[in-house]
Amino acid sequence: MLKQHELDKVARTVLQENDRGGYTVPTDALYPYQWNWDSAFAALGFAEFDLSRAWKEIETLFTGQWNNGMLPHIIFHQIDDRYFPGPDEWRGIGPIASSGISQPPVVASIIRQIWEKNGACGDNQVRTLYPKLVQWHRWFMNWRCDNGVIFVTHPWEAGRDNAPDWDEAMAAINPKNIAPYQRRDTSHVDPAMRPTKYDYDRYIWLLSQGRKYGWDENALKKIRAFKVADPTLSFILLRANRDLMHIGLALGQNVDEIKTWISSQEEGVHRLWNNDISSYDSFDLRTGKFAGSISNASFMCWYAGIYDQRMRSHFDRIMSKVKYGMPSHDPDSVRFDRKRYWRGPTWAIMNMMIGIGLEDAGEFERAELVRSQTNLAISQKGFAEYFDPIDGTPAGGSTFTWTAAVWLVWAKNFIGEQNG
Ligand code: 9WN
Repeated sequence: MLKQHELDKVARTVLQENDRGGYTVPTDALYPYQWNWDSAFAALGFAEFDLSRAWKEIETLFTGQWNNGMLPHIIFHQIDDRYFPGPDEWRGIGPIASSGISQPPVVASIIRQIWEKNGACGDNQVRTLYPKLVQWHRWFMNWRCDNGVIFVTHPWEAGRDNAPDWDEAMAAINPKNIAPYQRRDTSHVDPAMRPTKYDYDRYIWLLSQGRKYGWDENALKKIRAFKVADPTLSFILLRANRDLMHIGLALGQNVDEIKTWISSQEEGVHRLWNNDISSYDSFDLRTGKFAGSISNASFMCWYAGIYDQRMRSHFDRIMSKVKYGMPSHDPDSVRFDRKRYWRGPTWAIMNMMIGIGLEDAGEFERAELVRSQTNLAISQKGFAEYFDPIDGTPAGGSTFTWTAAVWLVWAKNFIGEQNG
C-alpha cells in the first residue's frame, strides 16, 4: 500500500497523463474523449496543483455548448475508433462534434468550489462562464423538468448507465430496426463489469431516435419513449442552481430567474420520495411507477441541501454491509450485482458528493465513514473507475481521472466536527 504523499503524486500523474491538451479523458482507450461531468471533476483535481489548467478544462468543455444552451455529455475533439458510439452515430448539432444529450450538471458547484478556495484568481473566468452556465441550466429547466423534478431521456444522461432505476422503462422499449453495431467497451474491460447487449440495443435505439429528429427537443418531446424522473439530475441540479445563484450574486447579477428554478425544484424533489421503500427513488413519468431502487443517488438529497433524516437508516444499514464505499445499488436487493457497473459497484465521485452533503448537514460521522471507505478503496486498490463495494476489487477502467481527482480533493482528508 502506498503512503499518502506517494498516492498524491500518482493521482497528479494520472491527471497529467490523461490530459490531451486543454481537456482530460476519463481514462485512456476505454473513453478517449471529453466527458461532461468527468471533466468537471478533472478540473477540481487540477485545481489542487495547477489552477490555470483547471480553468482551461472547463473553458474547453464549454466550447462544445450548443446554441440552445445544452452542454453535451461527450465532446469528440479528435476522432478515435476505440469508442462506440462515436460522432458518426450521434451527429450532435453543436459547434464541435458531440453527443446529443447532456449529463449531471456538476460544473457550477465545482466552479464555485474552485473559485472560493482560490480567492480572486479565476474572477475573469467565472465572469465569462457565468452566462453560459445560466444558459445550460435554463435548458435543463425548459427541456428536462416536469413540475420541479428533473428527468432523463436516455440512461446515459444520468451518468448511471445501467442502474436498476431504468429497468422497467428500458423493458418497454422495442429496439427495432437498429443497424448492426460493434461495441468497443467490452474489448477494453471484462464484459461482466459492463452493461449487457440487451442494454446496448436500447441505448443505441434511443440514440437513433434523437438523431432521426435532428436533436430537436420540441419534436422529441412529443415522441419520447424514455422519460424517467431521476434523483441524480434532480439533486445535482438543485445544488448547482443554489451555487449558480451564489455566483450570480457575487458578480452583481440579477438572479430572480434562478430563484424561481430553486423554488420549483425544492417542491419537485419530494415527488421522488417512494413511501413503499422509504427512500428517494426514480419514477417513470410515462407510467407514474416508481423503480423501487435505493441507489447511491438516493443519498444525494443532502448534497442538494435537503436535510432529510429519513435516509439515515438505509444509510446505516447499507454501509454496515460494505467496506469500500456506498454501493450504487442496495446490497439487499435481488438486482444487486457487485461487479456490474451501476448495479452494485461503488464510485468515488458519488461517494464524495454523498460525503459533502452529509458534512453540510452536520452529519460528520457518517460523512467520515464514506470518506474513509473511499480512501481505503483507492489506497489499497488504486485509481480504478469503480470498485466492488464488499472486497474492493478494482473494476472497469484503470488510472481513472475522476478517482484521482476525488483522492486529491476529498478522499485523503479526514472529516471531523472541527472541520465542519
Ligand atoms: C457513456 C466516462 C463515462 C461517465 C459515465 C459512465 C460511463 C459512458 C459509457 O463513462 O458512461 O456515457 O460508455 O459507458 O457511466 O458516468 O461519465 O467516464
